[in-house]
Amino acid sequence: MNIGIVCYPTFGGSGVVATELGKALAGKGHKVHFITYRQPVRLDSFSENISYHEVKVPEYDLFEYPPYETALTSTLVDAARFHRLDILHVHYAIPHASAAYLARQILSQDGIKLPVVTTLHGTDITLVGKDPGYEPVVSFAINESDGITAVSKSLKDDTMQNFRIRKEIEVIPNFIDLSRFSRQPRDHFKKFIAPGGEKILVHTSNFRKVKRVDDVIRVFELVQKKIPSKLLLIGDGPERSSIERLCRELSVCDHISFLGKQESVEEILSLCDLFIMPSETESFGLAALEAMACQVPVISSDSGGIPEVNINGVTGFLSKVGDVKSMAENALYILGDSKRLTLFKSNAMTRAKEFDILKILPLYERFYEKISGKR
Ligand code: GMT
Repeated sequence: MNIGIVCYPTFGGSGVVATELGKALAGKGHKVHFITYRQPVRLDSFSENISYHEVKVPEYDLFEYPPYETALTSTLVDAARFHRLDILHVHYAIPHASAAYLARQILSQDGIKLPVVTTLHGTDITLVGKDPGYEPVVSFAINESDGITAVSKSLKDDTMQNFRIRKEIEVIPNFIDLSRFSRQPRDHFKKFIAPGGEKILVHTSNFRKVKRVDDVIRVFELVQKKIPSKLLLIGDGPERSSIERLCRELSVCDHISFLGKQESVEEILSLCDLFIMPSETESFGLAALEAMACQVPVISSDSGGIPEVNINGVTGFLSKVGDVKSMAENALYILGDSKRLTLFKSNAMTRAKEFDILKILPLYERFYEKISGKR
């Protein structure tokens, strides 16, 4: 098939899922066209089946807010006409679903059919999309999509609760490329980070409020008091400086490394003993799945779709959002016994295998066939 993919090209989960999906589809012989405002970060290798169409937003003095959605729509129309796209798959509803709707309407005037699939990722529904400033357009565009998928059952339920959706939403969970995400021997690096054999805890995110990175620090402080440990923080974002202040207040700076945005996160995860994800809301928790694939058990909140990934008492533990004490107790329980830690590590990897991209990719292919056959 000729498949157009629209996503945010940044480190965020939706962009990562969209890019990895496109790469895997290209690997199976589909022609994949990424249509984004910048080259997606995970689009890092050449494939004869992948092309990249950059959305340029023309500047004009009048525009205080350059109309990105208009530029995206025009690029979609151009790509669909010229490359005869069989399907357009947009990731993250805002503003991609409404741009796709408009492109489809424009193309239909020329007798060109462009079926649109919208994948809902999380904050487009749970945080931003339901804001009255966006809700009417988001509801309309989701309902007008030819196919809708959500990355977890929890996100599907949230969507049905918050929007008047008249169509079936198919749950297709996120996935992991196990050829990339698996534990790699990195003992030399481990000795550098934890020279005294300390346990290594890790958190990766975009450091937005919703990730509750301050809870990560508070959990770590409680763990560190009982078991010598180090904390690696991967990523960057708006909360970064307040997190550094908290580390100083709690006198834990010496045990924490801020690593910033990292391309090869799997290499760092391979050193780690425990992943912490205390998010306020999380539709799926791709970062937790990446950790699990590298044999890292997960201490998390029980919000949104996280329980569909992290199995309480098996691959890690779930606590109520903000219950730092319970998260620390669970962390100490896992780390406090080496046999137990080994078991949780192995369980985490076994669970991650259920989300192998090789299992999930055919679900998308079948969905595309169903949707493109309908129009
Ligand atoms: O978590 C973020 O802020 C990024 C966001 C995105 O859309 O890029 O992530 C969402 O999509 C991911 C991929 O489907 C999910 O794994 C994350 O759970 C989800 N984030 C939230 O729901 C907060």
